[in-house]
This record gives sequence, C-alpha cells and structure tokens, in this order.
Amino acid sequence: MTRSADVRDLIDLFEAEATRDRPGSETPDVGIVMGSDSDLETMYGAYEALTELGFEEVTDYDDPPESRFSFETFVVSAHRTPELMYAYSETARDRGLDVIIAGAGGKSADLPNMTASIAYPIPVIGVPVQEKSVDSVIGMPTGAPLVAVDAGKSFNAALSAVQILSRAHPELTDRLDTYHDELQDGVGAVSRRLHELGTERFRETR
Ligand code: AIR
Repeated sequence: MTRSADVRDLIDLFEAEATRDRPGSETPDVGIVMGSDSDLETMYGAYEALTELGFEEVTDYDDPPESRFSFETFVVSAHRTPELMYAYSETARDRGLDVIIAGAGGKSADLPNMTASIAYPIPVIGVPVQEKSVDSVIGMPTGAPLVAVDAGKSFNAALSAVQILSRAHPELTDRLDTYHDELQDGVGAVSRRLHELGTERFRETR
C-alpha cells in the first residue's frame, strides 16, 4: 500500500465516486490521463478539441460544470504510481466514464495499454507522446484491444472520443458535423486564395 498521502487521497476519491449513484449528466464522460505533467503540452490538444466541442472540465466532483458533457484530467504513472493507475482504471466505469484518453511518453509508455486492460470494456484511446513511444502503445496482444493515434495526435484522440460518445448522443453528432464544416471552410478559403493570388503572392502574404 502506498504511503503517499496525495496518491492515497486520489485513490480514496476514485473509490468513493464509484460508489455514488449519479446520473450520467453529472459525471465526466471522458477521462484524460497522462504519465507525467511533462506530457501536458502534447496532451493539451485533447483539452482543446474537447473544449472546442463544448465539453467542460470537471475539477470538483461535487460541483459539476453546467454543460451536459464534461471531462476530467489526471496524471497517472503506470510505473511510478501503479496503485493509482489501477484504482483510476478499475473505478472508471462506475464513476461514469464512457471513454478514456491515455497518453504516455518514453520507450516504456505503458499507461495506455494497462489502462485499457484494467478499464475494459471502456474504450481507451492511446496517445504516444513521442515517436519512440508508438510501438509500446500500439503493441497490444490479441484479445486486449486499444485504439491509438499517431505520436502527439491528442487532438484527434479527443475527436475520436467524441465520435464514440456521439453514437449515443445525437447532439454530439451535430457538433462534430459543425466542426467538420468549419474545417472544410478553412481549407476552401485557403485554396481559393492560393488560386486567386497565385503561388508567389500567396507565399508573400501568408
Ligand atoms: N512515464 C511516466 N511514468 C511512466 C512513464 N512511462 C513517461 C511519461 C513521460 C516520460 O515518462 O509519460 O512522457 C518522462 O516523464 P518525466 O516525468 O520524467 O518527465
């Protein structure tokens, strides 16, 4: 048993949350975990995508945000805090999470795979924080699934998470459609400008 008071507190918090009977509208839908706070810049893309799609961050389980869809964020290290990883993942379903985004870096990026195994059948989207983490994130044995994005693509991980949620929540499909329309508008506007200005002028004014 860990002697770290903060880790112990977090484990107690997860276990207590798991025993509460609360509607899905009051619990986080998406969990974001990362192996270290040094991963935060890379994992920030997930935050950006979720907030762009109208999700709010839960920072106090007793005071959930107004918006229907929300997410939570924690540092959980597979190697430095294995008990915390176990408690986070094992309680995920009872705490109301529907999908988890897990990022880790280094050559032993085990958080996504272990989270996927323990939180099963909740889908886990793994984010290799560095190129050298890709093999360790995607190399799951048959029967132990993990969805993964390419190195650093945490923004896409969050879009995938919302795609998964949208199958049960049509309003999220609308938000994803709007996001995609805006993406197309952006490319369309650039394409038109490039064509109309010509390559040299476009490069000068870019
Ligand atoms: N890591 C942390 N615990 C287990 C692993 N694999 C990863 C983090 C981070 C890297 O190790 O996900 O990408 C370096 O962490 P730190 O804290 O030394 O910067």
